[in-house]
Amino acid sequence: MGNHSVLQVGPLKPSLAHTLAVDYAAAVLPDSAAERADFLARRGADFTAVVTSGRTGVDAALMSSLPNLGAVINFGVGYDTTDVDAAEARGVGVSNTPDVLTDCVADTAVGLMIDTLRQFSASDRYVRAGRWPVDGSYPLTRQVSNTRVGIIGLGRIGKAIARRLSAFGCDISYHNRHEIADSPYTYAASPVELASNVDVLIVAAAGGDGTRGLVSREVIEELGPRGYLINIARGSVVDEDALVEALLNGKLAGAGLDVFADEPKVPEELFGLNNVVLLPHVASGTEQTRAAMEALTLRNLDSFLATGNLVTPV
Ligand code: 8YV
Repeated sequence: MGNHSVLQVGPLKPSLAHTLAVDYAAAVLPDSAAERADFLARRGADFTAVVTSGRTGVDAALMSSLPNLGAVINFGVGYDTTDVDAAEARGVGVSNTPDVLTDCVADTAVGLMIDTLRQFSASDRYVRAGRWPVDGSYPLTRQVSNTRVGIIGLGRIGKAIARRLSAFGCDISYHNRHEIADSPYTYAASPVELASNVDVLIVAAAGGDGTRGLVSREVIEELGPRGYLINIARGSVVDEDALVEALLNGKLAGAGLDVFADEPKVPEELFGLNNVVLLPHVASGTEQTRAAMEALTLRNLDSFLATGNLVTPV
């Protein structure tokens, strides 16, 4: 490993944290501000590689306390918590874990859409509360097959969602930074235009400043009282206040959310709504996918330590 030294920033999957500690003698950045300042003043110059996750990331201030940093290796496909502009300016490489989680995240989007429209989680609560024998049949819900679905962000994950929902007979359109040549799906020039033509809007765009509030109050209004919003991307992409307001006032038919603006905080006003499904950011959370993400994280680290290059740079 030469003169390399590895720093863990933020909590990681326990097996990954263990490997970093045992096989790489990695240090862990302290949580408390006072300890952290002292630690960085003493040891900041030691580290050439950081391993972190999308939950934590490395901001510009932390980067400047690590003057010899060469790489930020991110466990997760989303890296919006790391300041990539600051990294680029300092010549620090950033890697993520694309592809290996695409299937699980797309599965979650479809599962969340079905649960939201068909209210399976709410129906389950109905059974468990002993209401079936007392109150009779569960109210009718909304059909999933053959709906019009709009996808915001037709990247790897967006495309995997589109492929799955095509098999459900859904009519797929999308909005993306650029129209995709030869795409079988209909392009909409703006999120508002997309929202006005679909029953379900699925958010699959990367987070960060470029997409903040892309699903605005206006987009939510356009989706309207018969429309559903599904978000498996980042809470920052949606105006959460506008979303909560629309759901509470019947201005949106329902929402399925795996991500939130300020995790792990979830707007409690939504807890009583059966047309809303709330998940604790679990889209990639299977043993198989997390093991693959861990392996790719370590491949990036090994490659950087051996050659200075990352396997999956962003
Ligand atoms: C992870 C994710 O839960 O990959 C991402 O961007 O949001 C999830 O797969 C998260 O990054 C791990 O902390």
